[in-house]
Amino acid sequence: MKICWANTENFADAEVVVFGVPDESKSHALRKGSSEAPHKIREISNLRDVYKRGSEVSVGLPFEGISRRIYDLGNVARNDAGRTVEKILSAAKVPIAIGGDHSVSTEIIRSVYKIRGPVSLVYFDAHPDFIASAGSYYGSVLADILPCIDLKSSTQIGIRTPEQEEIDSIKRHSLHVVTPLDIMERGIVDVTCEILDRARDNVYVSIDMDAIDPAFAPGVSVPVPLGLQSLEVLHVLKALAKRRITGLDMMEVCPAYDIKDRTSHLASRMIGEVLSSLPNSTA
Ligand SMILES: [Mn+2]
Repeated sequence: MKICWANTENFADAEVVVFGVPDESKSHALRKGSSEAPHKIREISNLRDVYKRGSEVSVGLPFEGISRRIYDLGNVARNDAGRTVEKILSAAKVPIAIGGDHSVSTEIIRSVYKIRGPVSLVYFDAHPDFIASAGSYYGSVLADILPCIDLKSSTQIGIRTPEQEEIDSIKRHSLHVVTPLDIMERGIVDVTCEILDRARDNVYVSIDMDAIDPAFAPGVSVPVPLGLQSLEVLHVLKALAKRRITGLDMMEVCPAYDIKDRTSHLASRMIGEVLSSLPNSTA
């Protein structure tokens, strides 16, 4: 099954390429099942964002519509995620990955670096994922990709449950962090401007769905209260996408713990909104 936003059957013709990585082998979460997310998000997108009237089928679009050509190439293994991103970027297309546990982003971001150079990372997460003392898992993404990212132009957003080691790392590397309370105090428009001002050309967006409050996104691997509102995340995403992004991933949806599939629906919807916001020439 393809995500409902897919509108071409042809890789060569596409401007954006969606793929899934149904792998949670490097998760330590008590909740299992993020490997089910690529299938579930596609399934729910076709149930909730598609309207059928007799034999007529149409997609419920974002208000701006979607004019990009989007190809869903299906799922790939974790070990092929990096190569897949290199193939997509080398063809001047935008990759959108659906995980899987967050460590899948490590291979993806290394490949972005390989093809496009230092990455301006915008990293949505409740957790900094900055544990260097135990590497190569879903809690060490930042530590593992440090050589690939341009710290001065990167931002972590939604952070609200760091371990002491992570607080120390964030300070040592002067990583820019926006907490949910920062957004409440300063407002999302101001915070978004700051993220855009910092970011350079090669912007990669990684979304751990646990950045969002469990009220909006209960079906995640490691839920944490007091999170971002879904519209706040959307505001930042659309602003980044409008200016151009190199790629994006959507990780850690855990369908088995969802409530009425609302987290999968939100993930599908957010991908659709990003697709509608990408500038005309994606190269
Ligand atoms: Mn994470």
